[in-house]
Amino acid sequence: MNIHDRIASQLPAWRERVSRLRKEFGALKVGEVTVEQIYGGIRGVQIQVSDISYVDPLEGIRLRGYSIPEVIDYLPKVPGAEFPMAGGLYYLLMADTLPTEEEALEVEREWCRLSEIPGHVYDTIRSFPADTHPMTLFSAAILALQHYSEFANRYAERMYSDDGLPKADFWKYNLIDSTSLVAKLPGIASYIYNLKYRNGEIVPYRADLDWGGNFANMIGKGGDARYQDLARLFLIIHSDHEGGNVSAHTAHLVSSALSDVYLSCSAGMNGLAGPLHGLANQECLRWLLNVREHFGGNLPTREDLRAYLSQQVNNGKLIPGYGHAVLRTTDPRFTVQFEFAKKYLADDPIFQLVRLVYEVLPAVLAQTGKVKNPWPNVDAINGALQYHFGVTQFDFYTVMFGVSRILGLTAHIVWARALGKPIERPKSLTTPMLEELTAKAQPVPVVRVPVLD
Ligand code: HAX
Repeated sequence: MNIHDRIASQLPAWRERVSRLRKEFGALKVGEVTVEQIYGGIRGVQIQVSDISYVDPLEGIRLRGYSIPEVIDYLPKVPGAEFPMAGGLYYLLMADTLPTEEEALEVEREWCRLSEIPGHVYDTIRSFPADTHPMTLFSAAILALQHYSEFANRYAERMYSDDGLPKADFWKYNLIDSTSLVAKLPGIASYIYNLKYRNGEIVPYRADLDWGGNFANMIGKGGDARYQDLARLFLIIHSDHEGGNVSAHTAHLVSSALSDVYLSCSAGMNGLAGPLHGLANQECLRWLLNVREHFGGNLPTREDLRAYLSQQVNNGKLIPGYGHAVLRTTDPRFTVQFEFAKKYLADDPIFQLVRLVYEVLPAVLAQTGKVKNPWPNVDAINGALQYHFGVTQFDFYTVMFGVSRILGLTAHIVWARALGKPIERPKSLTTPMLEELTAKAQPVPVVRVPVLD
């Protein structure tokens, strides 16, 4: 069954479940909000539903209920590959069902069919100054495709016709837009890469390669089967991280105004481009290279590294790749890449440094008493792997992250429209209002407990 039919067959039951919760328990309190949370980035406030994925603080991400190792085990793979086709993952995220090999291949064929990129998108990318950050180009290229949004066009017709697009069908056109956008991402990302760092060529999409394999081929890695597999792994593990992270939340918010998939995903990419979010992967490699340089290009001893890291942390330096707003353990997306590196590039000097930092840094961060999660996140190793395989231009890594993340963003958007979620509009307070509220209350400061198990 294709994704559209699979979603359509599940929708009546989903709508019924949501409608029952809203009708029967609409006034039930789910949680409370503290002053610290209001000023502290609405951290941990349970204000969203995401059925696409869930981040358990101690277990990490589950995509449609499946852990990262399960996703890797269960999804179909092209012959000879260690990691699954993204087509299968897209099916799982969108249709909430593990696909058969044929269903995954059908998505891959559809992407191939829709992969052609209009000329003006290349012109848009070329029109920026040469030293523009690749994430800016990526976001702009997505925006340049907005002209073709089926949803936006149908919605505009609806305004002027009585038998226009019904609200219950919004998701269908968002799904069409999503599949069309995703199909073009390897071409867009690789063109940005080739323009900035290679010969500027436009490499055609190949029907005999999957989406991840195409991406690798298009950036000149067609002859490297191991890198193609790493690309598949990278593109799967970055796809989603529930609904509250900056890119997912942004895309969801923008889409709640019924902005189409292109507008919403471009906005999501602008959030991903921030140094506390997706940009951390480029910062992380830069930081590792700086540490290496500090030690004269050699692997430091454990004691020397500990002393150096303590000094950095005590001076208030942020260590990229460590910490997380939700996770309270080593990110399983770090672990799966760590295992890949142990298997295929154990002797790589940057990986050896990644390994040593992993052994030393968590205790240093925990000793501060303020870092809530001293463990590595996905970014602590991403760059080291890419660097090993010759993708050394670290300002491109966040674009790769974005290519993958759009698999998740689009699934969130399609389901938000399918379940008829309304425009988001939380309420602001003013500081005088909070001062008045707290005037008669006893002080209740936040108690922070260091976490290291
Ligand atoms: N190094 C040094 N200090 C850190 C730290 C780190 N890696 N992580 C957190 N802290 C500090 C914070 O700066 C904060 O200090 P102040 O109170 O003095 O401001 C304190 O510890 C408490 O922060 P927290 O509550 O533990 O962390 P947050 O939830 O506020 O932030 C971040 C989570 C991921 C943004 C944070 O850990 C960080 O900036 N890490 C480094 C950047 C990074 O790796 N980002 C990528 C995260 C994964 C991701 O989204 N990828 O896209």
